[in-house]
Amino acid sequence: MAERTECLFCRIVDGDLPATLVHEGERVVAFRDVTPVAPTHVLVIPREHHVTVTDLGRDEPAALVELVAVADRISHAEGHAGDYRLVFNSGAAVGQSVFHVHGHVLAGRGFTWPPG
Ligand code: DGP
Repeated sequence: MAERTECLFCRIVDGDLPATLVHEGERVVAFRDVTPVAPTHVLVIPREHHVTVTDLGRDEPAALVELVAVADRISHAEGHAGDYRLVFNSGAAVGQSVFHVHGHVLAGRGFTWPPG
């Protein structure tokens, strides 16, 4: 596990790196992805450092519950009426590149299934 001081998303939580924040809650913050792939592309993350969604659910389940509620709230706030895709990449082999768990909230266009 990366040390907090080395973790990009911990640095955003701590205010040491700039980000366009859209939510700041007790356990969770949300900010716009720097490389958006949909009209709404927001990352929702726990304030505490956990690597995967599995780790988060095991070690801080209240933060996972808050994270999912925030994802839904963002969809409504951005005019998508609760329609959104919530993606957790868990592991480098499936595309995780930042090892601080983050839910991608994607909305505002059609999505294919299965995902690529
Ligand atoms: P993943 O591949 O699932 O680990 O997604 C990581 C996402 O994080 C990717 O969509 C790009 C985004 N990202 C990486 N660095 C930064 C950053 O410094 N700021 C913001 N806002 N997003 C970032």
